Amino acid sequence: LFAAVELAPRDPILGLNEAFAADPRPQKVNLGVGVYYDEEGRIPLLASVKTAEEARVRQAKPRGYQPIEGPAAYTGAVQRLLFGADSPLLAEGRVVTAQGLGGTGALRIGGDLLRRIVPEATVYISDPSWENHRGIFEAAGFPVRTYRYYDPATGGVDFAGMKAALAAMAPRSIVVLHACCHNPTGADLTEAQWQEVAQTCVAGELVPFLDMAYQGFAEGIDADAAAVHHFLAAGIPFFVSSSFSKNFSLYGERVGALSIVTGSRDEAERVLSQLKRVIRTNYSNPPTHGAALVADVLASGELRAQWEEELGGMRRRIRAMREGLRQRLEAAVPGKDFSFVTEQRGMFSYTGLTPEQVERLKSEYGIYAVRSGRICIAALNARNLDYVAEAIAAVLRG
Ligand code: PLP
Ligand code: TYF
Repeated sequence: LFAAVELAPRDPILGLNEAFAADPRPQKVNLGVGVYYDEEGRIPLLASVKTAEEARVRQAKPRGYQPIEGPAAYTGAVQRLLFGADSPLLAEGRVVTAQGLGGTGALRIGGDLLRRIVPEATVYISDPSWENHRGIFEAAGFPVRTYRYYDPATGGVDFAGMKAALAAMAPRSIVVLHACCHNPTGADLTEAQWQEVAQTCVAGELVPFLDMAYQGFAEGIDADAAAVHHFLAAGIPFFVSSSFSKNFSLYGERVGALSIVTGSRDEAERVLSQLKRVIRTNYSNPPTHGAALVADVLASGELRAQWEEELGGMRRRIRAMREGLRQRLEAAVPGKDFSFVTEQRGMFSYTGLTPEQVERLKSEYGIYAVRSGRICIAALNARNLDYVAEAIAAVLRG
């Protein structure tokens, strides 16, 4: 049976964790995977989450099956976070939301549903993108192509190239867009550019699929939802996958959601019925615990305020690490422009390091980065910042 089974390649990012764990050097630093670490280098358990969890444990609730699309307390909270608490859209019943197994699971049920609705479509992802975008939509049965996005010359977005690519897509093409904190580049669109992208999607009859894995890591909860609001204003149907892995630090609980904006309550009802069919045949219904914690925190005025404060703390720490890295690199490599380090947003910085330089960081310094030159700024702290900056400067000097 298995004689002809080939060894599949490792995930280029998660695979780094294994190599890192096996590295005996005490000074090693893992800048590979996109996870927020605190100043102590630990994945935080947020105090707001801990309080909600302790209360849940005290209540000792039974563990019946959940609704296929997840509990209303959770899906409603997701909708208010993404679309705004007083969005008329919610009152009109035009949004379908289902709990997902993380943002990844949300993308996948969205992909499976779209395959039933627009089976002939091509999916477009940014160049570059989170590599799993390609894998997920190919697994759902779509051909996947890329659109122009990153401009290595500026460290920002090649907006003219992106717009030309969007304008050339066939009607009903699916466009995956990073709503904020672009992974891997950290280069985001401005509000004015979002508005133009939304209008281009209207004109070209495209199907936007916003991926929002880092809400709150750029400017704040509401500001980071600006892309969503520009698509709402454009008045076309669109998809949003969202995740609480990063902003609630609940990675292993696998809490995310898929939201679909439809044209009417009647459309929403039919779309939800099809989405439930997709979910039923995948995993029947979602797990209880992580989503309950998120719903509890967001339902309590006190815990929600505490969560926003904790999220703000993560955001500020990342900014401070960006400043610190930029200053050190500018001091160590005079004449080279490192302004991109503080201009890029979210967890990642696209450093421009070549695969050979990334390899040297690993072999000579025990510093692990993604082959593309992406580093996770959230893995820096006061103890490793000097070491990492010196190592990057050394490999840049050649
Ligand atoms: N989308 C993007 C752009 C991501 O960076 C991530 C990172 O994990 C995900 C989706 C997946 O989120 P989750 O870990 O919740 O599945
Ligand atoms: O890009 C990252 O590092 C995060 C975590 O297959 C991740 O999004 C990486 C690879 C993967 C799943 C999650």
